[in-house]
Amino acid sequence: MVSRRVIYIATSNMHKVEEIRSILRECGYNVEPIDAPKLELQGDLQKVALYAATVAYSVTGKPVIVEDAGLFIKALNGFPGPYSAYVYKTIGIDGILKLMHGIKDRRAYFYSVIALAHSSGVTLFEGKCNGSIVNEPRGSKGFGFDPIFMPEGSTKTFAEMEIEEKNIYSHRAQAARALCRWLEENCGI
Ligand code: ITT
Repeated sequence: MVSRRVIYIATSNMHKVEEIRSILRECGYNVEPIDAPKLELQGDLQKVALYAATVAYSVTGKPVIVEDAGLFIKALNGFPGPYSAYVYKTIGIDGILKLMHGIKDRRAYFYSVIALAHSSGVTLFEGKCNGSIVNEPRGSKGFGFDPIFMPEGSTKTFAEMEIEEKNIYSHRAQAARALCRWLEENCGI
């Protein structure tokens, strides 16, 4: 059996773990969730990820990543953006579809920031996925706003895709691939 190095991830979201794990496997790392203080932070994705990863590293003393992501809808001036987790919990998918009722411009993008905290500091990796908000939810896989987001280049929503297919397009997979390249260039951590 090939022994893999481990990167820990501080998150309450197992879907994130699975998506990032599937990418990091390609560069020889396993990803394991770790208990870290739950920080109810919202705001600028880079700042939130950087701060949360710094705190997680100070508690665990192990190389750890935190990922922060958001859905930015053009016709709503970028809403819900950095407040996506709160908006998902409050008005949810139905609320977003109501806000989008009658709006022709359905363009949106997902953005992901992964902060890796390690012995020499914190390094950020980012990814963006352009797409559109569909009129009705479709699919039952994934999480969050997946049933209403269709990435550019596909006719399926994220919720109609297996992880491997979502990872062809997704913001998180792009950030995770950048993390893989960094790990390879820096001979691991
Ligand atoms: P942790 O903070 O514990 O990692 P979380 O689910 O709260 O988990 P975020 O703070 O990054 O994650 O919240 C981002 C929200 O944006 C999330 O709750 C989803 O509603 C939405 N979101 C982010 N990435 C998504 C994706 O790939 N598919 C669907 N929705 C996504």
